[in-house]
Amino acid sequence: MIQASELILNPDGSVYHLNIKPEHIAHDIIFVGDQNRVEKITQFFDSIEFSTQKREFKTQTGIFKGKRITVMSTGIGPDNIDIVMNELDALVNINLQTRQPKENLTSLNIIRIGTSGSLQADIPVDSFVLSKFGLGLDNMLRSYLIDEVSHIEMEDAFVKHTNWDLRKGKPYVISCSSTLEKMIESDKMHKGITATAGGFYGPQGRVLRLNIQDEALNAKMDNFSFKGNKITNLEMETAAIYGLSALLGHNALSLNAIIANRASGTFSEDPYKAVDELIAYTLEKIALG
Ligand code: R1P
Repeated sequence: MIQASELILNPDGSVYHLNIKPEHIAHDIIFVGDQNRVEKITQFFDSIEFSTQKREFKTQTGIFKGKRITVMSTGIGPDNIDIVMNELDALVNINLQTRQPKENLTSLNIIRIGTSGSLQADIPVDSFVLSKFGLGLDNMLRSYLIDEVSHIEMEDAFVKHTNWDLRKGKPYVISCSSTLEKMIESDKMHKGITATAGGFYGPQGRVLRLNIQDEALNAKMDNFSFKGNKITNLEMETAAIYGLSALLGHNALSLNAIIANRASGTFSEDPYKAVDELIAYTLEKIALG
């Protein structure tokens, strides 16, 4: 039995941070970072059956073209992904009354619609990236036993290529769900490795007033290549979502609208437009899938 201090439930039986019960979530789930992006998606739904919010975790479930979909904001960063993924998994794979893991496990489909900065000059602002791999620079996943799901050869190649200082922890690499990749991919999408950082400024090479440990890291990431895969973009959730989904048995795919190009120093003139287009594209694909 999982103790009350380990799996915390609210007085109404909902999971602690997400504030939801098992019946509130669909099998197909869209993650966004920004809580205000939830309604940008659900505004297109035919109906909404459930809405809640606690802290940065806003959830709505409804029907889009006959398909039941949950949209949930994760807030920013891998630490939040640890909360969201574990509580979501508990909703489907742990009996909350007996506090025992279920014998028959459920696999959720999880698709992130995020925003991100491109590292490659030829992936311009307002384009879309589908992350074939997540490269975690953040360490969160290293609290779990990950060797069975991580690509150790690619991790070692990255450590060597960047002369990575292992005092920052060892980067980890996890694949997307190939089933979701086939469902969503098209010529519209650039594909590659998405690097996930544990912070927005120093951890992504931004220098304001503090010196950073490796000023050349972004340039080294830009020219890293492993078996034809290059690092396309840098954000703060994808690798953590891929890692916990692989470990817990869920299918995950991350899509990002590129709103900044770190190679050219440019920022989209209308970042909301690219996000809106990615939302419309993804909803149609999920409805068909
Ligand atoms: C940083 O501004 C946030 O924006 C990006 C990063 O991953 C980070 O969460 O994604 P979202 O727009 O999905 O939050």
